[in-house]
Amino acid sequence: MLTIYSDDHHLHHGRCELIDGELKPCFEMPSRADHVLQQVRERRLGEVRGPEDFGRAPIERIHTPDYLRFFEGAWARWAQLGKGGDLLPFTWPARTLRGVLPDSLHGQLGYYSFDGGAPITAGTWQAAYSSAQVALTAQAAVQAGAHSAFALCRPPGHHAASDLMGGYCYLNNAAIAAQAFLDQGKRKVAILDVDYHHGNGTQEIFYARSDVFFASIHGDPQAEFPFFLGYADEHGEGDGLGCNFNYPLPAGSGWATWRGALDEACERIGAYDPEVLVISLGVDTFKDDPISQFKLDSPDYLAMGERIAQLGKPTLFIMEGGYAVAEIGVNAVNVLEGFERARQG
Ligand code: 6XA
Ligand code: ZN
Repeated sequence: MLTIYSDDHHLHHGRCELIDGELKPCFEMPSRADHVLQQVRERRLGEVRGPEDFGRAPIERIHTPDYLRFFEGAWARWAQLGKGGDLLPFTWPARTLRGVLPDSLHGQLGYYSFDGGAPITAGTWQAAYSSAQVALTAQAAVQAGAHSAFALCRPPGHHAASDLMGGYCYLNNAAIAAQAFLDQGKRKVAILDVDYHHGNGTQEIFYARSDVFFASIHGDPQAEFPFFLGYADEHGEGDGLGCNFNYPLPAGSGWATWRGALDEACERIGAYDPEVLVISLGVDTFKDDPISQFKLDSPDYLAMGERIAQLGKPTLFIMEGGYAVAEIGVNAVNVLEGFERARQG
């Protein structure tokens, strides 16, 4: 399987996040992608290539021009104020406030974010832009006829909505790639999000559309980030009604439970019959993940890849979360290897 990877992800390294009442070093750190790349190489998954540059147009198909302008220019505005720390929001237009766009950098940052978990640093725009290009380059390979490809994206993307950053995400790589398939002639794309957290951004982007089917298996939002989306009764709206399926699972869920949800999601996807499949591949479902509560073990990821392969669709894997840094590579590559093995059968 072809892997697309860019070193530019090193340009993004947030200093800290607020967790359990403490400022701790960001769990979403550069060594995550380095470990995945190392496993891809060690286990000879296939060729590793750098991304092509498809420009801003495919990103603008998903994100609003004002959001992109703000994100690209935010660090320069922050630096001009003489600040050196990460740029982090702390006020949001919650229910009793007005959704106005203030002039202030911090006001605008609150307007364009939904949590304080997506720090902007000097290199964040470039890293996120390159991450989207990594997704688009892998997408182009599948569009050109490859049965599968792996976009080793960092930063991740599935929490980013059309004009919101949050949850370590800035540009929605999976959504950008799905839209690119449609713009290049595909008529139906399915996205299966196996990250521990609900892909709220991806859901929002395609919620009223029937050309992109979205299914997500994740920690129950009653108890887990992102809390305010990802419930089982969210089925889409308008043209998209019936094209959104969430599988929230309780804390402590292991492979047997998780596999049951995967089977259900795969049956739905099979019935939708997409021309191509996009997998939001987070491995923070791992038993030792420091911020998650599922109990999957490393061999389970091989079985996950096998089950995905049984759908028999050209498949684009996009890296999302996973914070047990030493194991993230093994677990991610297990999914890809399990997929390859089952496909070659
Ligand atoms: C709250 C936790 C953010 C979760 C990010 C993630 N700061 N999403 O892994 O998939
Ligand atoms: Zn996650």
